[in-house]
Amino acid sequence: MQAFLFDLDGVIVDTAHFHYQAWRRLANEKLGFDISEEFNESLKGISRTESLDRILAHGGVSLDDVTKEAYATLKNQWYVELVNQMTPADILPGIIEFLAQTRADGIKIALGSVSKNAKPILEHIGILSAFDAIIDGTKISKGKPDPEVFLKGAEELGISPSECVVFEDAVAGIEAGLRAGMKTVGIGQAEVLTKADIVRSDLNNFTPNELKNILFPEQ
Ligand code: G16
Ligand code: MG
Repeated sequence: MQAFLFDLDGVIVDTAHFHYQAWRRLANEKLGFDISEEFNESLKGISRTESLDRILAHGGVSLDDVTKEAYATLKNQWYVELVNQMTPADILPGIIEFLAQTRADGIKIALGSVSKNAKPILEHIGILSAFDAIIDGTKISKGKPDPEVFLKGAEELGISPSECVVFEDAVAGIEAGLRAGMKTVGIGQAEVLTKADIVRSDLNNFTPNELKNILFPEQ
């Protein structure tokens, strides 16, 4: 076990809620329908443009490409306004301690997010320097469940995928990690993240060593 790859939204910070608020505002104000929190679950880990396509299909609305681009930009403006209000207090429980212990144990750390806002968010909440590599939406061409984001992370760290562990809150993200040939830790509910190797509600009171005993008992 030599590297950890962390998703951003829903693992390090709860920005999934801000994505939902911004998409919901777009659906309400511009598209003429509402989206539920349950539907939002299917957008987790999905890129901005694909999320808009799924929302349009969900509401039975079709738009030309220029309007789609304008609406994706508008949603992002609203999203950025929301995330700019975040502070270090928004970092999810146990993350700071878990990252510090990971570094102390000599395990490499990468971010694997499809968000184009990932780097400014990490800077904003003051934990950018905890990462040895950042793979975000500006570096990839395929969103999750494609394994590209995690394979690039392993490559940038110089670690074999079989020695990597992915931390994910999204079904699409767990699938991306498995397709990359990595172990997966689901953050959320076991009934939702059924394919993850293990599932926890958060990383509070958990250590890399406990994880190694579960996922790599032979090491
Ligand atoms: C995240 C979210 C998705 C969002 C995507 C793109 O992925 O889970 O809901 O649509 O990023 O974000 P942006 O519009 O900021 O580029 P991840 O991989 O961090 O969970
Ligand atoms: Mg996520």
